[in-house]
Amino acid sequence: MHDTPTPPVDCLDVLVVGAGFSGLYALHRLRELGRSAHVIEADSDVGGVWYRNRYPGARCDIESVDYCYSFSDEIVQSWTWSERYPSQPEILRYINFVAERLDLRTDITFNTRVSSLIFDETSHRWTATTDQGDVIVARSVVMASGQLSVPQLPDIAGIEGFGGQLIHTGAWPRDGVDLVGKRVGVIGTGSSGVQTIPQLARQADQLVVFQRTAHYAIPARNHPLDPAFVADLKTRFEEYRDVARHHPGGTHRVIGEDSVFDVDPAALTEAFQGHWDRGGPDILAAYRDLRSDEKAAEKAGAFVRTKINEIVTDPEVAERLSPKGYPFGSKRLVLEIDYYSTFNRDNVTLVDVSADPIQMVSGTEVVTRDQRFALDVLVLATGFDAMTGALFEIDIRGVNGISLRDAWADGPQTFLGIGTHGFPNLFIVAGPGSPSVLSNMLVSIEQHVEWITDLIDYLHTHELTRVEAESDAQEKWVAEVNEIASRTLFMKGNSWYIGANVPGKPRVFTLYLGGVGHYRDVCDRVAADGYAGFLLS
Ligand code: FAD
Ligand code: N01
Repeated sequence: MHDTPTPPVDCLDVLVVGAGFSGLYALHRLRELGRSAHVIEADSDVGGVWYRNRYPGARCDIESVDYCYSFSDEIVQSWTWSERYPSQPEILRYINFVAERLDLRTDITFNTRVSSLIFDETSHRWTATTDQGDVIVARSVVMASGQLSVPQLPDIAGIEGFGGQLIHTGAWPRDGVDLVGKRVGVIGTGSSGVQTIPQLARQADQLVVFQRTAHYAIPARNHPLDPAFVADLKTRFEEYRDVARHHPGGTHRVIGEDSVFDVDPAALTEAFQGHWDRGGPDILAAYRDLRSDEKAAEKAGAFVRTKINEIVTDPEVAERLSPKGYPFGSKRLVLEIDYYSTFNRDNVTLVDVSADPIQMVSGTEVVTRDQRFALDVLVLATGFDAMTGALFEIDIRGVNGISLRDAWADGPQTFLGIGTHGFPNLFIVAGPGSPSVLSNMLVSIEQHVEWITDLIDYLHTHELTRVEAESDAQEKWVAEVNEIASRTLFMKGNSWYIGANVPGKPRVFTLYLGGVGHYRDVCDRVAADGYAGFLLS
């Protein structure tokens, strides 16, 4: 029994899986195009990432005025962001505001997980089943199931039997967690860990941080937004957003054309210092070779290590916090607020588990080779089964009953990141093979939703029943994605970008790095050519 709208029994034009930023906009756009659409959402409300990642300190690292929808001027004009980098509660309020304004919940079934999706070759329709026993038939399916929506537990013996409270940052309890007076441990020092560690240290009695790899972090310099700045931006928002739509990263970041080696050392340090003082991730784009030349990247890496040494008072702790062994920028650059200075607190201990590995969790203890730590709460900031996790959790079967898991056994195969051969009328929002999480996601999500829903509308208006990525186009696209990635340093960082965090996952880089603006042009050309590269029938 559903306590939220029940899925329709008649064949839908479109089934949408997921009610985060992607699924909500897909529903709105499909309604506007006059298509029948319904959303199935596993959580009990809208928000996706921002519904689940309620850990203290959770925050966006794209500026709020960029990390928002642009499709409705009414929404743009009636929402006012308060901070440079919005916090999770503010983003979730925004998503709720949009859902209410557009009356979206009436077509969303919550607390329901799509468990299988089977394509019928005679009717050219998809049949979805859910964990609540629903059977839903649809002509097309939009997978808005997320890129970072499946938490990854670390492969540590005994962890699931931890005797205290075990919490993943990506599934933080809705009612919060009382950490006052508690002994808290955190495993993981990526974006989630770096954001939450300073907050946990303020609340907990003792905080033990288990770090395997030190990540590069630079200050966010978050601040309240000047109301005059926001008001001015609203008067020219469309023009402002249009710049982002054609920008390589979907933002307004200035992209340097010089090489690091063109600049004399004092000027380089001054430039890096400017980025450090202003905060934000723009340092990554400051020079053209920072993301492609290891020696160039090392200049920025060395600068950050100097800053860590200036902030952290204990030289041994500073050394442990100093990233090494992989190029600056090849793992996600993290924005920090009080991260390094937190390690100057008396109640914080840093354990380098690359030198003293975690061997097991036993009762309420985390046991490393040399030490034992008794804890009341263990926070796992250990990331996600990214990009394919949510897709593979569903038994998706296309033409001839082939499963998506088998079709993608060596890594995701897509054309434009949107469609995949053998799976007609199935569209993925911000999935592998598109700029996705290496761009401002709101720009990329809007572009995908608009492109996909236009294609769905095209099918209906041209009385077509089926669209499928052609295998040749797909092969060329995958080769292009790989070729562009091979010119960067991403393969040199052991990160989730290349699947390194999930045992057995193929090590392939799955994001399109040709730039958001260029990618949009490619997609527009494909559409203008009658969806060349897709077989329509
Ligand atoms: P999601 O928000 O992941 O929503 C997917 C939804 O699908 C979820 O609600 C999930 O429950 C549902 N779902 C999945 N499988 C099923 C199923 N089988 N049945 C039913 N429902 C299902 N991006 C940026 O650009 N800038 C940032 O600063 C940024 N910060 C981030 C911070 C965190 C902590 C995380 C985890 C991600 C961040 N991202 C950021 C990336 C983020 O994933 C996107 O920005 C965006 O929120 C994705 O929206 P989405 O709707 O595509 O996916
Ligand atoms: O996850 P991660 P995340 N023993 O995979 C460690 C977005 N995001 O949740 O580096 C010990 O980056 C692991 O160590 P190592 C953003 O796209 C954005 O932090 O593999 N440690 C690493 O330190 C981001 O990239 C924001 O050696 C173990 C950590 O866990 C993505 O989400 C905020 C371990 C995982 O880091 C994921 O970020 C939050 C083990 N067995 C998230 N297993 C913003 O700021 C794993 N680790 C916008």
